[in-house]
Amino acid sequence: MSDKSFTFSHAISRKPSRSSVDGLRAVNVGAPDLARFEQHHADYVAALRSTGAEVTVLDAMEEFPDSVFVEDAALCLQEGAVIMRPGAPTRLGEAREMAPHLETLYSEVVCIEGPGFIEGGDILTTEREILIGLSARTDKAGVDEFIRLVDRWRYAVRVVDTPPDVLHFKTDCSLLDGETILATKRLDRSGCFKGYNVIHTADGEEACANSIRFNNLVIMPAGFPRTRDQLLAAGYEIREIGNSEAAKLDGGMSCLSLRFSPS
Ligand code: CIR
Repeated sequence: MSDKSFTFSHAISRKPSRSSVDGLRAVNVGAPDLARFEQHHADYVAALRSTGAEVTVLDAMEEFPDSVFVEDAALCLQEGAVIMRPGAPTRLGEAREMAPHLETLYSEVVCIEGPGFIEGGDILTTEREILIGLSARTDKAGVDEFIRLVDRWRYAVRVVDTPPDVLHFKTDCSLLDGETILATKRLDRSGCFKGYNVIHTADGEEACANSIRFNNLVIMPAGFPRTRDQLLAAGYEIREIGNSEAAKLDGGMSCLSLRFSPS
């Protein structure tokens, strides 16, 4: 098994803004506390850097309350980057802001022009394919344009459904290694991971399905001990990061960075 699906030389993240108190959320459980959010973010960046990757931390963008969730703005592949077209109107402008940063690292950066929508949180790249979940933020027109754009790099793309009431496809899953996926039972039940090894989040711990494999580490939100212990028993090296403030805005570990190794 090669390890190209989880070996990364670079990551980009963006500091949380004061305006994050106005970020989108499905259920209002209170505004994030900025100081705590900044501390969690710094811990997250430190975890990425501890693996030897070069991590760029962009300044906060007050005009976009959800801009800390950089994953939704782009998809970074080995050959090039695709600038997304977020389905949330308040997030549309974030994607174009990401382009210049990626252009310094990639020779090819292409953009979804619309009219469709697609957000990075709905895309899971594995060793064998790019899996895209249709969701409230990602529609068929957005996916079709994405498929046309990445055709030049010869990726297999498979389109699946995101369960109702789940924000993004990756809210409910993460890649743990070339052939293993951490997923909620509700998502796995759809059959979309046939042919992969699947580790289920423990009952009641679905919110930790949005973790990331980043080089030697599985970085997961703190507070999910049964799933953590399962992953430790399976041999993964775990780093737990506080996520209470991002979680108030429906964010998790994958949303907070773009991870890539440009060729
Ligand atoms: C949003 O609703 O767009 C943000 N509050 C949360 C985005 C989380 N991103 C992700 O799951 N990739």
